[in-house]
Amino acid sequence: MSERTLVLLKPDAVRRGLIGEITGRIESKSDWAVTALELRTLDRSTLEQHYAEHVGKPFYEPLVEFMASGPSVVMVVEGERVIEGVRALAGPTDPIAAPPGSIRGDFGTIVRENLIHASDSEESAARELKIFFPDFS
Ligand code: YYY
Ligand code: MG
Repeated sequence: MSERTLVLLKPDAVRRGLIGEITGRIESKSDWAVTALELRTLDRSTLEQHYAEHVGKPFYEPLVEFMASGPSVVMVVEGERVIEGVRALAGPTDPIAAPPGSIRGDFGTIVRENLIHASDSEESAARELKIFFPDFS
């Protein structure tokens, strides 16, 4: 069944010139399609909604600050099993634990600056797509 997921290329990925590299991996994995894409500096209120599950955790404030520190690429990707699929391409949260070959494993060393966000379930995807693309149907 075709799905939609929300993908963010975080400010570190944009600053480091990795937009093409990371987007290319997603596009060439399968017949997945990028159906919306925008460079956007995320504001605090958007980030508070997006990371609501992490409010109160020790990493929350620095995470929000980092995510607001420069432009991100905000995109919608559609295709078969794309939710699980982009999470697999990204790799585990900690880039040092992420295997080489994954996006985080190939390009990251810092947990906070782990390059990419991708929705982790159908429920998260529906919730997050509404936050970032309220008018997208
Ligand atoms: O879904 P995923 O991005 O892989 O990880 P989450 O556990 O949802 O955490 C969201 C985000 O928070 C993570 O991508 C980096 C940051 N973070 C952190 O800075 N320090 C931690 N100990 C855990 C997560
Ligand atoms: Mg998460």
